[in-house]
This record gives sequence, structure tokens and C-alpha cells, in this order.
Amino acid sequence: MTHSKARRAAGAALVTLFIGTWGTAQIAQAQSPTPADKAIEYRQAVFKVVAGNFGPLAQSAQGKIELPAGAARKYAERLAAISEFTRDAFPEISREGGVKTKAKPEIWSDRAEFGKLLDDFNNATRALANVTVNGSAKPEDFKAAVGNVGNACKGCHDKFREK
Ligand code: ASC
Repeated sequence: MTHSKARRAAGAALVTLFIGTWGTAQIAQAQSPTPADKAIEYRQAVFKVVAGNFGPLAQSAQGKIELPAGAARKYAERLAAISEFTRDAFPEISREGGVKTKAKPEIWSDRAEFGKLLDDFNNATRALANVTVNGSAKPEDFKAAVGNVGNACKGCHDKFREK
């Protein structure tokens, strides 16, 4: 191999190494969640727990399922507890990231209105927990309290969540 051929081969090897390293870094970046991604995933996990506890209550209120004794109270108390987590689930950093989110930017630009709707949600879940507390709530009171929670969910979704 001539001197210049050897230099060219070494140069090509360096370019290959560089592209390989860069490519690997790109893949690693695409795969490892950023702090923003983690914050969005955390929020989505909180709302999964919201839905997981409200679901059986809504189905029961609609007569679709019959809950065992004590279950309505259990779900309602969990719902009231997890609803508090939603207040902290929208930090500035979670506004956008690599994770798909339906949260609208207005959440962060209209904090006052968004906070009011979160309060409505917290209050409605607390009221529902109070209705279920002794297990002998009148069906119409239970249904009304579940309906108020559903309306609070919807009120916020209509304004602050993408379709
Ligand atoms: C749910 C759920 C929602 C709300 C909403 C109420 O169970 O997952 O997003 O209730 O449908 O209007």
C-alpha cells in the first residue's frame, strides 16, 4: 500500500467511525426519555389511575355493573386521592416533549382558568367520596355525585385537551 493510499484508508475509517458514533448517539437520544418525556409520562400515568377508579363508579351509576359492598367507597376515595396528584402533573417542562400528548398549550397560558377546572374536579371527587362513605347512599345521590365528576372531567377536556 502506498503512503497516500494508507492515508486515504485511515481517513475513510475515521469517517466511518465518526458516522457510526454519531448514529449510535442519535439512536440513544431517540430511545432515552428526556425530563420532559418523563414528566408527560408521569402525567399520563396519573390520569390512567384516575380513569381506572372512575370507570367502575361511572359504570355502576349507569347500571352497567353491580359493585360489591364497599367497592364504591374504595374507588371514590382512591379517585379523590389521585385527583390531588393532577394539580402537580402539569409542570412547565411537560408542555412539550417527544411523547405524544393531548394537553393543549392553553393549560400553561391560562393557568387561572385551568386551575379553577382542576378545583372543580377535586371538589367533585371529594363530594363523591363523602356520598359513598357509609355505604348506604341513596342511588340518586350516588348518581348525581358521579355525574358531577364526569362533568368536571368533560369540562376540562373540552377546553384543555385535544380531541
Ligand atoms: C372517564 C374517562 C374520561 C371521563 C369523561 C367524562 O371515565 O376516561 O375521560 O370519564 O369521559 O366525561
